[in-house]
Amino acid sequence: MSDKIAYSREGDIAILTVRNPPVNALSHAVRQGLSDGMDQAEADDGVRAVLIVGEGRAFFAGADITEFGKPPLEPHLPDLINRIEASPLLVVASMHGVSLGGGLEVALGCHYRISVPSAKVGLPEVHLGLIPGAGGTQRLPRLTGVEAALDVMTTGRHIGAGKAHELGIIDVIKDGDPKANGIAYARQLLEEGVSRRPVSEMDPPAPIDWDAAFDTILAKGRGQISPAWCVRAVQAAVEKPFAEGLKAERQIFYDLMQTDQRQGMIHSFFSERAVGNLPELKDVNPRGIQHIGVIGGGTMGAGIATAALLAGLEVTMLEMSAEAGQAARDRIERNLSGAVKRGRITPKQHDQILTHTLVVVTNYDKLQDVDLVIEAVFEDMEVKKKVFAELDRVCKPGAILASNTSYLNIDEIAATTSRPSDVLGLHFFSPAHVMKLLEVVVGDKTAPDVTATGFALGKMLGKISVRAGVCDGFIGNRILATYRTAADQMILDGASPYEIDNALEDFGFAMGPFAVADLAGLDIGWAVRKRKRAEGNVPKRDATYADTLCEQGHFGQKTGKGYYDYAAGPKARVPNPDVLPMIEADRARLGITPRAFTHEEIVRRYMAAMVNESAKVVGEGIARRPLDVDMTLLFGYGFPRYRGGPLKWADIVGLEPLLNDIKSYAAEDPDFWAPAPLLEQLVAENKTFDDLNKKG
Ligand code: T1G
Repeated sequence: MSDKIAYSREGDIAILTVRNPPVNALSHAVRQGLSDGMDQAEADDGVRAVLIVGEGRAFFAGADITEFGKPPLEPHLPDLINRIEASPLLVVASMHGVSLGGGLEVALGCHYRISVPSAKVGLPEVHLGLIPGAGGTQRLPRLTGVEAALDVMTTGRHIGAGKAHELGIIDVIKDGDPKANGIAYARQLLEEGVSRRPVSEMDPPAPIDWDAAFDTILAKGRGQISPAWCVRAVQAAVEKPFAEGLKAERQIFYDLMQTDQRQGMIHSFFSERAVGNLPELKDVNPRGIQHIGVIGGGTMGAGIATAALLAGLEVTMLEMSAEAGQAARDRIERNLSGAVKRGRITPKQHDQILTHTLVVVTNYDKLQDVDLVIEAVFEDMEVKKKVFAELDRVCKPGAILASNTSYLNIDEIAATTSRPSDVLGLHFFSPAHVMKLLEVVVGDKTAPDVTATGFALGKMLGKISVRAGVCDGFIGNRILATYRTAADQMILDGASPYEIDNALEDFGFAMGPFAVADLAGLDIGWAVRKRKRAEGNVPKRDATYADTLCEQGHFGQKTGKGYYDYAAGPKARVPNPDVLPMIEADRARLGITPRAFTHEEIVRRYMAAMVNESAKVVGEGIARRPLDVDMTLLFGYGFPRYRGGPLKWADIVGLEPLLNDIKSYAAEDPDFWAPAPLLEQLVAENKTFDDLNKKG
C-alpha cells in the first residue's frame, strides 16, 4: 500500500489514516492507497468497520489540482468512492480541518460522517471552472435537497460543521481527536447494529424548474459557465438512476475540464499563491510588526488603519488637527461597524479597538515606537517629502517608512531620508480594508528584509501582495492608463463610453472602465491627465471631453453625475445626456469622422493595449513574472478570474494574432501602439507568457 495511507486496527475496526501533507490532496498515490486499504480491510478477518481519517491539517482538500491537465490515472476518484460505498463493511469518515471537493465526495461515499466542531466542508470546484466530478452532484442533493445542494455547489463556499449537520451532511459533531472520535463512533454504530447507509441508494429529491435555475445562475456568473452546469448535473441526479446520473456528471465535468475557463481559474488558483513566493526573499526574515503608524486619516489612511486594526495590530493615526483626527476616527468607526455587520468582528471587539488599539494623535513625536509607518497624505511629492523628513526624525532605528503613493517615485522619497534602505511603497487600493491587492513597491535601496516585511504585513492584512518596481503607476495604474487611453481613442473614433462599458462587461469585467471611473471619482483621472500634460506627456489626439466633464463639477457617483446620471441610483446606469455632445465637439475639433465599432473590435483593441503594456511592464522588470501582472489585474482592477488575467488570456487566444493586431493598430499611432519587445520575442521564439512564469 502507498506510504500515503497507514493501515491499523482497533479491535474489529480497520483504520485508514491519510498522510499527504500539506492538505491531504487526493493524489494518485492517496487514491491507490485508499483502494488497497479497503481491499486489506475486507480481507482482514474480524474487521466489521472501516474508519477513514486524515492526519495533519485536513481530512482532504480535494482532488490533486496539480494532476489536472495530465492523463488521469486509475483508480479514478468517482470509481474509488463507489468502491468505498459498495463495501460490505460499515465505512465511517471522521472529518476535521477542511473536506473540500473530492474530499467531501469521499465523505459522502462513506456510510456515516462525524466531525469536530471546527471542521469545514465545501464543493469549491466552480472556483476552478469545474463542477464536482466524483459523485458530489449526485449524492449531496440526496442528503440536503436540491436548493441547499445547488447553493453549496454554485457558490463554492466553505460550510461550517454546524450548518453541515443541519443540512444532513454530517451526522455527529464531537470535539476531540478525529481518530478517537471516529473509532468511538464506529464502535457505537456497530454496537447499535446499524446497517450500511449508501447515499446513492437514498431516494432522489424533488425537482425544481431546472431551466429557470440554469438561466438565473448563468446570468449571475457574468460569463462564467460552470456554476450553471451544476444545475444540469443535479437535474440528472433527480431524473436518472444513480449510475446514469453519475455518467452525466462525469461528462459535464470532462467537458468543463477542456474549457479555457478551467485553464484560467487553475492559473488564478496557483498564481495567487505563487505571487507572494519571491526566490530573492527565501531565508530573508521580515522585521517584527505589532504597532504601525498611519499618516493621514482620509479615505485611504482610514482604510489602511482599519485593515491593520482588523488584523489585530496597534495603530497610531496622525492627523494635522484634533478636528481632522476626530474625522479620521469617525471614518474608521464606520469601517469597523461595517465589519461588525459582516460578522467579521463582534460589537465588543469594535469597542475594544476604538478605545484601546487605535490612538489618534497630532504630534509626530508620538510615533517614536512604531515598527512601521505608512503615509497616506495628498499625492504631492513636496508634501510627502516633508512627511518623510519628520518620520526620519522621530521614528526609532529599524522602523520601516512606507508610502501609499499610487505613482510617485519611491527612490526620490527615500533619498530625502537618512535611511533609504528602510523605505518602500505599500500601495493599497480603495477601499483599503476591502480590496485585496497590495503593491509592494521596492526602491533601488530598499533592503531585502524591508521588502519581506512588506509581504509579511500584506499576509497579516489578508492581502494578495505583488512586488512592483518603481515607475509611473507601478504595475496596475501604469497598465490602466494605457488601456484607458485605448478606450478614449476609440471614443474619438466613434465608439461611445456606454458601448465600451457594455462590451467589457460582456467580456466579464464586473464594471466597464467608465462606470469604474465614475465610482472611483473622475477627479482622480483628471489630476493624472493634468500632471502628465504638465510633464509634456500628451496623447497624439488629446480627448478633452473628460476634462470638460470635470470642469463642470461632474466627478461621477460622488457628485451625482459623470458618464452616467445617478439620480435614479447607481444601478440604473442612465447615460448622462451631456456627455455625447462633448464627445462630438472633440471629434469636430480634431476633424474626425466617427465610425461604428463592434463589441468584438472594442474588446480586441482594449485587450491588445492591456497585453502590450503588461508585456512592457514584465520586460522592464517592473513586474517579476507575467503571473504578477495577472494577479494585479485580478485583485485590483476587476479582471474576470475565469480568464486568469490579461497574460493568461493572451496565451490562450494566442500571442501571434495579438501581435498582428498591435502592428496593424500601430499604423494609426506608432508611438502608442509600439509592440512590446518581450511580446515580439515570445512570438519569435514560439513561447508563451506562462513559460516565463515557470522560470520563477
Ligand atoms: N491540490 C493540490 N495542491 C493543493 C490543493 C489541492 N486540492 N489545495 C491546496 N494545495 C496546496 C497549495 O497549492 C499550497 O501549495 C498548499 O497546498 C497550501 O495551500 C473531483 C475535481 C485547502 C483551504 O479547490 O482552498 O476536488 O503553495 O496555501 O491557505 O470533484 O488550499 O504551499 O506549494 O492555500 O491553508 C477541490 C483548494 C479540488 C481546494 C488550504 N478543492 N485549496 O488553504 O493553504 S477539485 C479545492 C484550498 C476537486 C472533485 C474535484 C486551500 C485550502 P504551496 P494554501 P491554506
